[in-house]
Amino acid sequence: MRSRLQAAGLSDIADKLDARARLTFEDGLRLFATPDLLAVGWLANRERERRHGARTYFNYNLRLEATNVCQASCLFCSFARLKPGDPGAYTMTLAQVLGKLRERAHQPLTEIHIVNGLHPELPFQYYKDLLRGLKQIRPDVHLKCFTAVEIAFFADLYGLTDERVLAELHDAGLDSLPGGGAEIFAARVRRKICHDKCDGDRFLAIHRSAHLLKMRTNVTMLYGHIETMDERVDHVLRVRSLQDETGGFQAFIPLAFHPDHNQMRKLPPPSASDTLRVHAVARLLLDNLSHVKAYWISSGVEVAQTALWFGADDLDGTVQEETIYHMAGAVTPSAMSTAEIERLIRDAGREPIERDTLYNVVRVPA
Ligand code: V47
Repeated sequence: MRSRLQAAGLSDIADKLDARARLTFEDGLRLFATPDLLAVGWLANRERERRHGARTYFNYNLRLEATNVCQASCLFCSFARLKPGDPGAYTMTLAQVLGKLRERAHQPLTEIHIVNGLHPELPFQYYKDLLRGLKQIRPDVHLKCFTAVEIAFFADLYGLTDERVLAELHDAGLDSLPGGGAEIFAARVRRKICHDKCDGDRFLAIHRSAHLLKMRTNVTMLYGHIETMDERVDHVLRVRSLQDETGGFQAFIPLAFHPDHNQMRKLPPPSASDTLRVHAVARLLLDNLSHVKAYWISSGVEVAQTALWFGADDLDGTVQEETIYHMAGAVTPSAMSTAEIERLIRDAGREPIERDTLYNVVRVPA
């Protein structure tokens, strides 16, 4: 492998990794630029196996999107409807959301993941009652709800600080934040693709505040649209800096752009090799973050399986009611059983471990 790494111009990076030294911005750019994807993957796999061996995590989760009414106008989004009453717009009553969980009361769920549109008219009480209602039905289930973008929106809409919003939601049962809304932190990209939602600094500040409240969070990166390689590396390194400060991130999740039914539909989707490379480079740069998740809904099931050899150690979970990606053209199923996920992981030559949101082991499948 040494000669291969040398031919790819990556021996110094391999040496740094051997010495547990930190990779730089320029190293990140070179990992994106080298044509030898397998060399990058080999290095990332070594880091993955050093941390997790063959173990590959998944969870039994349920995804709910209580409303798709959203006053932001992100160019990549196929899910949002601007106003209540627009064709396709929906907002569930609390009873409807709680009913969705009751329908699944028999399932051994460990997590509910909720991401919503930025609805301009719902009161703060709606979200607090939602959390309390879900906890009342299933006190054992972890509530991973509302992206940092939603937290910023609530603060502006209800005249509260970001910290106060987090504290009140935490009080009502919020356990952690999902990683959505990060897109690409660079101001140039945000101005173009999501100009009317919170900026990268505020996004990260909200995660910092959540970590200070002892809530763990995830963080995503939406790639394969107008971002440059510099902007990808900058994004990942901003995550690394905050992780140095707080240690509160659990998983980094690359999200492949899906072009159907949105304002960026002329762009092609990212290729499988780009997807594998993004997972690998993230694994290599994020020396202080435990998990890289290959979200099978976004990358596709087969590429997610392959990503388990390119740095990823987690596949997300059963998901069950996903709409954001399916409205944007995802051809993946919208749910998988734990048996199917276990089979996919085994087929990929890895060892399935069912985890909870905080990566405690729930079950080691026989
Ligand atoms: O922020 C929206 C992305 C995110 C498109 O924390 C799109 O475990 C691609 O938060 N093409 C929401 N991406 C998803 C999310 C998430 C997903 C998986 C795991 C976790 C976690 C969180 O979906 C949005 C945006 O970046 N998105 N539209 C699209 N057309």
